[in-house]
Amino acid sequence: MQPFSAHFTSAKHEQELLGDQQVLALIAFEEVEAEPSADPRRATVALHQLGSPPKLEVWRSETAVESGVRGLVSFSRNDRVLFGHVAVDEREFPGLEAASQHAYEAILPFAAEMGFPYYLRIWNYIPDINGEEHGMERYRSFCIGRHQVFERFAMPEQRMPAASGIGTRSGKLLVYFLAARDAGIQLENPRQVSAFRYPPQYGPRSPSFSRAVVKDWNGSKHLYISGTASIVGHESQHRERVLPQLEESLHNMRTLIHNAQANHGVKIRTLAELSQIKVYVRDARDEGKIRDHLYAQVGEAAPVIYLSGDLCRGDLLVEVEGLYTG
Ligand code: 3EB
Repeated sequence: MQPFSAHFTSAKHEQELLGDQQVLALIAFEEVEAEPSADPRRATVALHQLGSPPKLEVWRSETAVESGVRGLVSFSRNDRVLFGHVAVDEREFPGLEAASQHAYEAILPFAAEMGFPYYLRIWNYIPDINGEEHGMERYRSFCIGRHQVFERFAMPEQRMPAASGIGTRSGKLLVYFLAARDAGIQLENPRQVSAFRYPPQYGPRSPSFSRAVVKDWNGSKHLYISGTASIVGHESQHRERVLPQLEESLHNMRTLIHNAQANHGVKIRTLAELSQIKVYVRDARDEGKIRDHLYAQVGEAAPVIYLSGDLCRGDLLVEVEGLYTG
């Protein structure tokens, strides 16, 4: 059996879900957090969710979970999978690079100590991602901080997790993750230069992530697809044209899905079979046309949420990520 599955559900079920010991993780999307939750299984992403009624992301475990807080990390786990999150208040640091370093220094040794040394998927929510700091775009400072910690803990390229790096307009630096006792399989996309090999024009330290990760949970295989944008080679495509950017992102995702199916035996053939899709939209006014276009591509089958957020290159207008849990 698979250790967990991912869904979206109405936010009105939150209290009920927190009473359920099989809920491994509950991710809420609120630009301003109502009140920080005392439950370590709950994390809040500081992004406004477009459309209503708002949904929560729920990861449901096959068995009851154990949860707690250790140092900076709030976590929950079952026998096979570990979820955790860290929020860092940048004001306590000289800048985003140091804050990012601090977050990753808390995370990297944590999962190993818990017996889950393999990171499968990481989400990074970065305040003011396109702003400037010390003469550099803040996303690049974030990449430097993350890179330094990955290097210090000798994280090999082929073990880099799938990831998302999205900008928020408020709140703390938030990092949440999924880790396992055994390694996943890294997928790269032949249409794209691997992010960890981007040339230096995108920043002094390249972004540390894989395009996707396949995890075989005793025969039941999951696919975790990174934030996927309109990038071919290493260059952004379709400047100022949001629908062609969306189409290019979907093309990149379909390439990963095909590879996962054909070469790694993941039982997914199309975008419509994803368990969940998140679409990050830079300009909320583009929501309607993005929705219409995606609906024409995937229909009603795949659950989708739309979040208003900034993207790690100033010229990207939309980014899409997906999770397949069978
Ligand atoms: C890209 O392909 C778009 O820094 O963790 C996508 C997914 C992107 C993850 C990250 C960045 C990250 O380069 C940006």
